[in-house]
Amino acid sequence: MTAIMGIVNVTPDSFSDGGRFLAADAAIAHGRSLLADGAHILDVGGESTRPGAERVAPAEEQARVLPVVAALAAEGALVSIDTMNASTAQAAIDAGARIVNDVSGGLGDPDMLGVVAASDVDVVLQHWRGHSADMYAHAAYADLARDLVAELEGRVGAAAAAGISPDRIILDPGIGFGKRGAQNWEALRALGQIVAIGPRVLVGTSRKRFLAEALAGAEGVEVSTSRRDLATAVTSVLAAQAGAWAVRVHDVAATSDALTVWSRWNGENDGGGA
Ligand code: PMM
Repeated sequence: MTAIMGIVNVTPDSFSDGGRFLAADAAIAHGRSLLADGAHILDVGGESTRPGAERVAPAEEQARVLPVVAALAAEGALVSIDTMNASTAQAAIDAGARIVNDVSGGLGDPDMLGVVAASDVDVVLQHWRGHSADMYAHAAYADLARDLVAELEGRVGAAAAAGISPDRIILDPGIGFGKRGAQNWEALRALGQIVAIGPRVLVGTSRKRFLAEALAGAEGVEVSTSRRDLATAVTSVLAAQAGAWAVRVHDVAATSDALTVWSRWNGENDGGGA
């Protein structure tokens, strides 16, 4: 069955120690509840990558995420660290993370692939063309599917050159990263070609703007979180159908139910029930 990566964001509103402590506590509790909902992996991140977001200094990022990574890993969870910083990746690996999720695919920090190569953890290499502050400036493609596949193959090559074998790599089309509305659907339609590159594939559509745009229609009305979560459960099933190894979501319970229905449709896991 397709794996579910549950999102654990640790982004305190307050920069006081109290705020940080409370944010870590809340994130750990949230991680536990995502596991109870059916998550197989917990993706812990301390830096927002939303369009226009400001960067967070690595020291601040580490202060946010490391207590959360350590606590959840100590409880036996499979933890991934969502970071573009090699120093944060290294510290998270030392704290028990087993996957480095780098939305920049190793392009954001020249030391990232070396840190991964020197460890035994897996790495998510996401398609990426620049930091959030100006990512839409890079959203021009000659042929999106062809460019996406070529650029992901380039990252697999760079990882191999650094000493990371393909079985440790997970590719990600980077939905919402350097892609505007319709380009995200085009990237999703290219999933089969991305799966054909060889490594496992992760897809992250959860609550993203392109889903809200699709649902809002011409009126441009605000789309609630619950409607975005339902849309995400649908895209997660379609990603699974296209061969994705895992999906990255906020609402694990909804996607878990959707994937369970999908697997029954496919004749899997249907031996036990009435
Ligand atoms: N999306 C976000 C953050 N990290 N990591 C991977 N591998 N794939 C994604 O699509 C992805 C990611 C941004 O979404 P969020 O701010 O809602 O977590």
